[in-house]
Amino acid sequence: MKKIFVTGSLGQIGSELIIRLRQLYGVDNVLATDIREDRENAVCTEGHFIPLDVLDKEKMGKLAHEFQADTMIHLASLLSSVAEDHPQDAWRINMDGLMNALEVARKSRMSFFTPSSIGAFGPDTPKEETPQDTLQRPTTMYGITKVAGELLCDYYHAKYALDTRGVRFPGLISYETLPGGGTTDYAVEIFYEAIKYGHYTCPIKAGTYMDMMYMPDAIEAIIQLMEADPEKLIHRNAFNISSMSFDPEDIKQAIQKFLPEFTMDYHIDPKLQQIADSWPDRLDCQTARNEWSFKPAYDLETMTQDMLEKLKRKIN
Ligand code: AKB
Repeated sequence: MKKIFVTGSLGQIGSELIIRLRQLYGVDNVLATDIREDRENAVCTEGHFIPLDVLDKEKMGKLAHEFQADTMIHLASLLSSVAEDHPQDAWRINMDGLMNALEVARKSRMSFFTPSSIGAFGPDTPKEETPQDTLQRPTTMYGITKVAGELLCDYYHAKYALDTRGVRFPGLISYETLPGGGTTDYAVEIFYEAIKYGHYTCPIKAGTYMDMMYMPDAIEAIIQLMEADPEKLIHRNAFNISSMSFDPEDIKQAIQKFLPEFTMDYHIDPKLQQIADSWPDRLDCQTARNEWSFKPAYDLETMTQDMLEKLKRKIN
């Protein structure tokens, strides 16, 4: 049975991933860590949890060793919008944190997963059907750390034969834990506001397309990639994955199918708009399909229906 060490486990991905990992591999085989200690509000309050700042390499190494971890899932990272506000912190957390995690994994010969993002692309990247291997000149600090992270993980695989794997996540939509400080956060906030107020003021312009994915598909993608046959993996650390691409008008209309009175207006946030404009409109995910059978279950309509049902129960 795997022994899995997770950083950033109270974040948007971590809080749901921990629950699924514990279902699959056993509660005692998953160690959750996070810099935050306010676990009482977390989705998952059971099982091992230890506070950990990913910049503290010594503590990370000691915990991983004591837990006898054989797999590291490194999620701790600042997202794109907050990283633009604090670029130096973003570099330290996203890069030094990643290097610490890779070093801990290298010393204990652990398998390794860390997410990259659509933010690893830049304004010169082809926007439509963005290829798996293409020009990557991001203009945000987040993107710079993500593309450097992809390369670093490839390097650890080539140089040390470390089993590193990763995906480029699109915007992730979930009803359990709010994202914090991303450019795609609007696509989560819109659901909360639709249910609470029947109205949303969108910070992203109509006509701005970005790739998105529902959290259950994102969680399954991590597990599927980590379980994939290494013989079949030609790429390793930055698989394009996405299950839908929409603009604010598309998601408004999807919500209106279930809540016809829902209305939306716009108040554009220039920082978010600039970041969104520098990202692809629609990824080509054929490589992930070919190498590890990536196959998301939800599209815009089925995700919208599920989100509204689950959120209504949660909020009311
Ligand atoms: C963000 O908006 O920063 C993230 C991402 C796409 O990586 N959700």
